[in-house]
Amino acid sequence: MPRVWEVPVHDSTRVRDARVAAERAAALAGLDEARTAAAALVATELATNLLKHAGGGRMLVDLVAPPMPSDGACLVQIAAIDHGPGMADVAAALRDGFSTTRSLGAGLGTCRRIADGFGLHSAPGRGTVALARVGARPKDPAPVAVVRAGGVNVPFAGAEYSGDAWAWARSGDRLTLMLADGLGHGPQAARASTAAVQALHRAAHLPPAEALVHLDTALRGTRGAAVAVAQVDTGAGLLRFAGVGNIGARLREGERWRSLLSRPGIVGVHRHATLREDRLTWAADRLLILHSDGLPSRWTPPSDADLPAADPAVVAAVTVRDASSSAWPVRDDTAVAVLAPTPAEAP
Ligand SMILES: [Mn+2]
Repeated sequence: MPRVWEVPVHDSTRVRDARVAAERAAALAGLDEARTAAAALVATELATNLLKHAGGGRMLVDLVAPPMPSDGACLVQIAAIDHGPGMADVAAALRDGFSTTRSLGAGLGTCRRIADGFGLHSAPGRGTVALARVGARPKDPAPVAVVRAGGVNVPFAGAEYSGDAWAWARSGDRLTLMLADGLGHGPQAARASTAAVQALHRAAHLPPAEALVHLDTALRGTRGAAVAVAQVDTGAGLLRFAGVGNIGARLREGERWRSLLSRPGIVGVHRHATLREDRLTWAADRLLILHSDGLPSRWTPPSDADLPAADPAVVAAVTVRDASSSAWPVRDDTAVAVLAPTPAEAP
């Protein structure tokens, strides 16, 4: 089940909580002592930065599974999200040894160097997202894929488990991204969305509408879930999409965003005779965002020109941050998952 640690960081006592969360996640991921220490260092640095530069923020620590079980074990994902003033110079902040305040901190450059994946997005006046993934260092680096996926998962009211789950799976030229929202929240919701994740890995070779039929069978006996499945066929330059229930989907095509629509229903409870499947062109300027209804339905997608090149999990964190406001109190788990092309030269 998607165990998530959410740590609000508004004073220095919470820096320790962020570090402990990273250590617990590292234990669940089976990381050795050295990589656990790396995760703890990253969490400490990012939490300290929240206090120093943004007047506080929140940390999200969770586990991210690779697209194929054979790709290795889970990684620990550590995200720091703030509504602070933003950074004037992101490139400078990433240089080793750079610091805007006198400190003995490791610095963002060190975080990037020791992490297996790192992303930083900062917008003046909106805030900063810094995100790192730490796993067991593989002996051979995985080949660079042309499509990437990532996401964040925020349990309702700081709960330990989210009833939402996202997952990705690779099969030949096809990369499939799924987001599932188990009915309600809490452990029973998490059981339904976890069943969807497991079933997805058995159905990754199928187009989305057919995969949803398999998921429907797998979710019998659970509460059921809203599920959307998006699949990029990189060989054909094609995006297929199908969804059942209340999962939002927005596709960026160059400068424009369009919504992809799901059918009403509940996977695992009520099965449709036929499912519509959208077929769209996938290209280098596309970006797909899937989200559960923890996000307000009227959110505005981010317009930053640099987002398609950003780490997909960073895009997801920026989306959650910018969509949340005191006018729309969160009443449910919130998961956001993103599909993005891999830039020709990784940032
Ligand atoms: Mn929900």
